[in-house]
Amino acid sequence: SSQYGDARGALIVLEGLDRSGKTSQSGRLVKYLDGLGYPVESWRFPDRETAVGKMISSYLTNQSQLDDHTIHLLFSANRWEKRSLMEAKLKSGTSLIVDRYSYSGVAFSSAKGLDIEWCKAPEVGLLAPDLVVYLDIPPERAAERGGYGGERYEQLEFQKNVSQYYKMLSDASWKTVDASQPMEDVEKQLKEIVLDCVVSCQKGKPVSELCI
Ligand code: 2DT
Repeated sequence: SSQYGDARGALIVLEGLDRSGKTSQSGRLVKYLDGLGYPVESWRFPDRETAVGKMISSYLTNQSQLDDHTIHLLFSANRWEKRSLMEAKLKSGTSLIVDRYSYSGVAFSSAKGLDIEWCKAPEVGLLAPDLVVYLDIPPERAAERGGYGGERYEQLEFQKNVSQYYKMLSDASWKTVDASQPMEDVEKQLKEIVLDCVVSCQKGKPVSELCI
């Protein structure tokens, strides 16, 4: 599909609070890259389709109760079970736009009071994103958008706490986009950042493992 015959795909992660626009924006990004002729897929974690994912989904919808450590490890296992497919897709040249990843795992569980280093440990060895974009929105603003469903975690006080942990996890490599702007403006900024990343991966930037 390009001058770089065996070019790899880019692993691009969108993070942010609930209602920050991750899901809408990942759809738009996939359309955009696809339109430019880049092989691309939209992924999300948790992936509720797998057996582990079904347990997670039942927990999130309050149909089951699980100890905080247990659900943390299930979220991580849900990423591990997709790791080899993820690697194969990237190697075959397909870029992945991933709605939530390990950072959600660590931020949400730490916000409940689990030790942050304990939370990070099971993530080590997963694939490192080539780009993390943080859709930054004040928790109050996100809550005003409405559409918090009845799922666990969809509460203002808890989201405020999660946002503190996201701030702790972020580093200089993250790209932060102001997600309280109109959707079209967010989209425009995202397209530019993401295309840059896809192009640099095509040019041979190596795949690496996550260190969080
Ligand atoms: P969605 O609303 O995006 O489906 O997320 N979560 C997510 C965790 O607590 N740990 C994780 O590892 C991941 C990926 C964030 C469902 C909720 O699950 C939370 C919101």
